[in-house]
Amino acid sequence: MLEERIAELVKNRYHKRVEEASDKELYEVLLCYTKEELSRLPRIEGEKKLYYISAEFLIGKLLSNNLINLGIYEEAEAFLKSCGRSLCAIEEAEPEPSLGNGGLGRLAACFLDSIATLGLCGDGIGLNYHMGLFKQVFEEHKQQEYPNPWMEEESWLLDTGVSFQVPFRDFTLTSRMYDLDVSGYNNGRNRLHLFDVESVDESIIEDGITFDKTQVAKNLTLFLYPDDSDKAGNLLRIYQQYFMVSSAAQLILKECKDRGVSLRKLHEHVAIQINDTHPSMVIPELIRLLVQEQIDFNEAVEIVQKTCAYTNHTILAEALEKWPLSYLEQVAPQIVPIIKELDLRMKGRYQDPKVAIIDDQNRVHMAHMDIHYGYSVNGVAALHTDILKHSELKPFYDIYPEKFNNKTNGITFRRWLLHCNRELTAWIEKRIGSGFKENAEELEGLMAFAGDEAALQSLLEVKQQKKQELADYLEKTQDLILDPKSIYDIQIKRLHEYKRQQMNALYAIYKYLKIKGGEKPKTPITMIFGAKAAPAYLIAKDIIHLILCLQELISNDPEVSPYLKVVMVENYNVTMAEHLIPACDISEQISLASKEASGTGNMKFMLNGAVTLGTEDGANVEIHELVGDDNIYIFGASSERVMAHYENHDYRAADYYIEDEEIRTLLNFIISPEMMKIGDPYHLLRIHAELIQKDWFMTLLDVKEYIQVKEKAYEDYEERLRWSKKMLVNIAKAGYFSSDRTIAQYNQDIWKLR
Ligand code: GPW
Repeated sequence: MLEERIAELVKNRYHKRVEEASDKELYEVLLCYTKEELSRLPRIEGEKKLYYISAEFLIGKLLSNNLINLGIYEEAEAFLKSCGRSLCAIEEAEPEPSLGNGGLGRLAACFLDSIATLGLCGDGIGLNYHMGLFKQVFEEHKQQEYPNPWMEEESWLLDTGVSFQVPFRDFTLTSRMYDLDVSGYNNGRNRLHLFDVESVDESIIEDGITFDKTQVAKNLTLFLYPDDSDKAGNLLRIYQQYFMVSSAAQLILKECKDRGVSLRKLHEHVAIQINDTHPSMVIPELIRLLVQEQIDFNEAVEIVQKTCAYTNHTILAEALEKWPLSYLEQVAPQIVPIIKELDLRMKGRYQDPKVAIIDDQNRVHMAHMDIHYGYSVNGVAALHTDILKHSELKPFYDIYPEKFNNKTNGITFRRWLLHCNRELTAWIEKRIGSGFKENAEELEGLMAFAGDEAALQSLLEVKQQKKQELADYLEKTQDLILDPKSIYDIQIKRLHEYKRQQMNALYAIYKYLKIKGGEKPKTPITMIFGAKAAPAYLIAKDIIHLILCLQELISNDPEVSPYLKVVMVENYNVTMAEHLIPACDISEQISLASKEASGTGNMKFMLNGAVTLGTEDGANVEIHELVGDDNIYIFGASSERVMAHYENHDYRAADYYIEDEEIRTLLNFIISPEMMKIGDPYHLLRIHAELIQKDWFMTLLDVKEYIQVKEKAYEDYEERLRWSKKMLVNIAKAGYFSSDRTIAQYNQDIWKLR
């Protein structure tokens, strides 16, 4: 069936045989075939339906994911192989939809996979950005940004023909709904609805990723907002958000009517999950639409309150959205009186200005609206939720203790194990059978092999193979040469000061100077970075510059380069992560304690047998608890200590610089003659000054212990079988971090779908 249909499609479209078609042509045929198969899957139905609204869905490539979930990956691969073709090579031809910035968007994609896999009726709602997150290119050791289109003539998108009118102050736009089928693993399908405007005009893009921000009809869904966690927003962002939630609210009400559900009982049939505050305007918009449907205002508020649930993903103050009321007036004045009324009601009840929706500067605190007018507030890891309850959102926790709950993040094992690491999957299956594919907790069964030398040895061989494959891939795609016999130490995530790539760069300087001084590591070290910086985030770009300069300096130094290599991969994205993670030995999770809400890369690495080097932050805390002290490298100030520093304003980086000679040496190397020769003095001087004068995320507080603990990890790596046991424990304990578990908990505690 599969064989005949694929051969037939190749013949009809290209008048060729499978053997003769190009990889791109075969990709297009597989796309078409897979879409047909997806359409045959039953839609998942239910009395109650979840809508997961998110400004980002970082779905990544979809071909292999869908083939796996449909249960036909092996069959397709075998057939192609019999024609002399490689499914892997064909997968390369698929463009990656980068419809998200980082963790938050990738989480939403993992969640859709698990919702369908668990057979829960739930669709995603977002925007159809024409350009995903910008394409990153390195020029003169600096990041440059270019547009990143992903929609080809044929894509996974289905034009539903469904459309809505979205009213703005100055004009009305028609939103059109495009769908992606979301297959569950051995289950039916849900959908991801991506709204778009017909009038988008890609020709208004000027050089790089600049465009006229005032032509809203032409640019509304042109770009994904390229910021992550910080940086202020602007009017266009509000236009995008309102467009998204108005379309969402209209769709939800329409589907209820189509199902014959009384809007007065909306909450019995619908749950809406608000993914961070980007979709928060859905609350006033739904109230507005319910009132239009002749429902009394008070009742509309109550209905919405019982329908909406909010997830918080950060405590970074810069990332908590606070829109000036005047901006909202300019974009969507019709929701402003509603927000004002919601605010007044709460001001009547609670005098504490910290819980006000509209503050004394007339800014709307989107999270506050979610908490007052939603029924659930959750954090994304145990420590994060604790910080929300007891410090960040304490005044709200005091009012609504019953609303607060934790949902530790998770990842889909279909993509982050079955697809990206087929060798490890086979290794596991050989030992504990295939039950772990549907029940991740079964990985625990691997603990029985902790003393099995043959198993540990072959686990090392799997890792070695993935390291070789990464080396081949990076040589082919980026002209980078890696030594597969070296230790792969990897830090991949958005570039942000709180994630502290700069601290890792200081380690590179430390090691460089040691090697120069004659202290060579037993096993060579490869430090790999991958990160995009928000285009307007200058310090983040300076850190990229620093890393790229170190890369150049070290690779041109014959004394050092056999022992140490620093590489920053270009244009880090989901596809790149799928190559990097299986090859990793040491996973860098070194955020300043209290700042990383959860992290999810940490989970992907662990699942693939990397050992974590990290702080007690986010989900690292839970990883530490699960694997125990022997199987993780923990360092750094505790979140309590860090928060006390902020409270007391008593952290001064300059003191560390002045008092500690080693720290001084590392920092001054940034502006040494050899670095200034390679790099741009303006940027190197600025990052040097920043680290001494501000260091808002306390690099210098932790850098010495970081170096010491990293050295210990490298030393332990030498004992290969003991190291392999650490790898095994990490894999065995990773089951908890399956997004199937996370979603089961969301459903049990929040959505209650059945
Ligand atoms: F600021 N996260 C993200 F909270 O990737 F909205 N982008 C964002 O804009 C925000 C959070 C926001 C990340 C967190 O930084 C990370 O710790 C977490 O694992 C991830 O969201 C998923 O919860």
